Formats: sequence, structure tokens, C-alpha cells
Amino acid sequence: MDLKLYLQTNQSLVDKALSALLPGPEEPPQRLNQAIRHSLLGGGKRLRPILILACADAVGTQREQLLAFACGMECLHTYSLIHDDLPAMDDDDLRRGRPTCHKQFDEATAILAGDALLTFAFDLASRPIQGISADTLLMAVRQLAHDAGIFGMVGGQMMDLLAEHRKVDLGELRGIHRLKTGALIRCACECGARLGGGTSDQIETLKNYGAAIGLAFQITDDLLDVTGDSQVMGKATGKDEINAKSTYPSLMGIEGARHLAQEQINLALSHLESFSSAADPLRDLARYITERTH
Ligand code: GRG
Repeated sequence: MDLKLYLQTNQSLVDKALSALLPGPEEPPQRLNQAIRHSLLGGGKRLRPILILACADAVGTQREQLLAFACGMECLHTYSLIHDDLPAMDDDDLRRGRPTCHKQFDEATAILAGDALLTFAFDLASRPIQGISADTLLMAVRQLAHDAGIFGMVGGQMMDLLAEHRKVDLGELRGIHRLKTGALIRCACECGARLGGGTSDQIETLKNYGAAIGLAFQITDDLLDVTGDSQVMGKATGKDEINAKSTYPSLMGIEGARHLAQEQINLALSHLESFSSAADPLRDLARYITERTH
């Protein structure tokens, strides 16, 4: 399988759907809609929506039906990036190779763009899906709310902020990232499998696959902050060291962190053993997680 082509095709599928689902840039309030489009349509790997589609494919469904839900997941992810970039949090100037939302517009607009994307995410995620019962859809929407909020990403972000300028051990670091980064990636896999009509065994297995790649993704993110090229990544690098942040490379060394990431990829691949070649994109995506350069 040509993963580059697979990613390009699916990124463009998600990009087109997002652009069509969002209010246009000239629709009022124009400033809000332009800020949303600036952040949402300005690049991004679209990993989470692609995982939703790939997990649905692995259990066998009409993936087009899941596009609105997948776009909702990307809206939610983008809201988290906009808010994370604000001066009160990471205070970043560059995201996805463009000025961050508050730099391009202003802080109030960026806060509102994030809020609007968070709520629009649930508008999109709760749209009816042909062949999927309202109960099943409700379970997926509830999962998304759970993993995005107190018990997932937002909770993890709070723990991460509280851990700044203090050395944390590997156990605590893993706990933080299981929520901050891992919850949404795991949720994408679980929801893709559920809305794709998977059996409860398949849903559980793909959730475990998601947990493993989620950890590998965060470790790679930490590694890229040390070894990555800010030009290629479209954002600042070297920030963890400046902020004296505990990361996988700072706690285990670069080689130790690479080894742990590889272990998680192997674990993820082992979760796919019972799946047919329909899960090949998931196998390639797992490998891509640690090989990516941005
Ligand atoms: C502000 C509620 C709130 C949460 C923020 C996701 C997050 C929590 C912060 C982002 C900071 C960060 C660098 C986290 C590490 C992993 C991560 C989520 C990276 C960005 O995701 P990618 O690489 O980004 O999928 P693209 O731009 O490709 O979508």
C-alpha cells in the first residue's frame, strides 16, 4: 500500500468535507468564521479523522457516512490547538506553518473560535448516520465528550500545566499523556470501529490499538521537539527544554524514548493480528506514527 497516497487522498477528503460543512468566510460573524477557517483549513495531518475512517474500513462499512463525525473530531482537535497556543497556555506564534489564531486575529477571537469549534464538533458528531442506530450514535458522541473533557484531554492538559517546572517520573508522565494526547486518538479508533458496525470484540481491540499508537504519537512528538525541523513541522521546536519540561527523551534519553515508541507500535500491530487486509491502512498508519517528521 502507498501510505503517502492514502494520506493525501484522505486528507483531501476531510479537507473538502470540512470546508463544505463550515460556514463560509463571508457569512456573519465574518471575523469568527474567518478565524475558524484560518486554523482549521490551514494544514494539519488529519490523523484523528483518518483513524476514524480507517477503523471503520477495518470492520467494514460505508466510510462516507462517517465523514461528518470524523470532521467533528478534527474540529475538536483544532479547538484544543487554538486554546493551547494562547498566551495563558503555551504562548505560541506559529501553528501548522501559519500564525496562530490569536496572532492572526486577537485573543478574544481565538478563544471564541476555539469555543465555536468545540460546540460545532458535537453538532457534526451527532448527525444521523444511515444504518447506525440512534443508541449506537449516542454512545459514540458520549465517548467523544468523555475523552475530550475532564476525564480525557482537558483533564490531561490541566495535569500537564501543573507538572511544569517540576520533575515527574515516567509513571506520572504516562498518566498525563494517556489523557492529554492519548484519549482523543484512542477515542477516534473506538468510535470508528463502533460507527463502522464492529463487534464488541473488534471495538475493544481497536481501542487498544488506539491506546498504543496514542502513546507512540506523544513520544514521537517529544522526540520531534528535540530532533525535528521547525520549518518542516510548522511550529516552534526546542520548547520543552526551554520550559524545563519532563518528557520521554528527558527522562529516558533519545534512544530509550525511540525504543519505547517502537515497543508501542509493535503492540499496536499485534492488536491487528485477527484483522484482514482491510486493516492494512491501520498497520501502515501505526508505522507512520513514529516515522513522521511533522
Ligand atoms: C487546550 C483543552 C486544551 C487542550 C490542549 C492537544 C493539546 C491539549 C495540546 C497540544 C499540545 C501538544 C503539542 C500536544 C502533543 C501532541 C499533539 C496533540 C500534537 C498536535 O497534534 P497533531 O500533530 O497536529 O496531530 P496537526 O496539526 O497535524 O493536526
